[in-house]
Amino acid sequence: MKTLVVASKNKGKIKEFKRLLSDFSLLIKGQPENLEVKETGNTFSENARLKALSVSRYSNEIALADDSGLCVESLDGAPGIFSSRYANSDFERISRLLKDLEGCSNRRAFFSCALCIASPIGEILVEVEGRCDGLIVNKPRGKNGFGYDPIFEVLGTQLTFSEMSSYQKEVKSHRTDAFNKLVPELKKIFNF
Ligand code: ITT
Repeated sequence: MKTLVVASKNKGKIKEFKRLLSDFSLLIKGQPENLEVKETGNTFSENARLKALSVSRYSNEIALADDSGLCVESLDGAPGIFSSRYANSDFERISRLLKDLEGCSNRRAFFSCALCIASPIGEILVEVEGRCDGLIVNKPRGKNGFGYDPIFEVLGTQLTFSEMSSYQKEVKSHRTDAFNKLVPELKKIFNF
């Protein structure tokens, strides 16, 4: 079986990729535990590229990386590429964001996701981006998902990602939007 390394240490993302990749007969491996990649890029795409290249070289396998985050209109796009560095835990990140938005009536936000597949010889095989629009709610709602899911209500659904089933989130999410654009190239890369 052909191998694909998912270049991420985020358990929530890895779970979603396992679902998205379940139609392909690929052996999915996780990022080597001892490898730390510095996210020094200025965009989601630059960071996805850095992660894919570094993990692919290190593991000597084809690697798929995801750099994603939440961009809030009233905060000029913050936390954006700093979404994971905004605070030390999901709980603290959510608390900080709700505090930063206190008294703010414009709650518009979007999730962005950049995906990149790289080969061990340093080739970028595919790069795509996806997006999901929504609103930041006043209080966390729901139990599912990860990260900022409890405070992100998907436009037109009245549900936060955390109130959705895995399937419902998959239909709407920024990760799926990007992944769908990646599929034709993924098929070529692995000769499916
Ligand atoms: P890796 O770099 O190892 O993949 P990470 O969590 O550091 O893990 P990022 O740098 O891409 O990943 O940061 C993404 C941040 O945005 C992180 O805080 C996530 O929790 C959040 N995020 C991304 N996608 C999300 C989603 O679908 N739902 C909720 N939060 C999400």
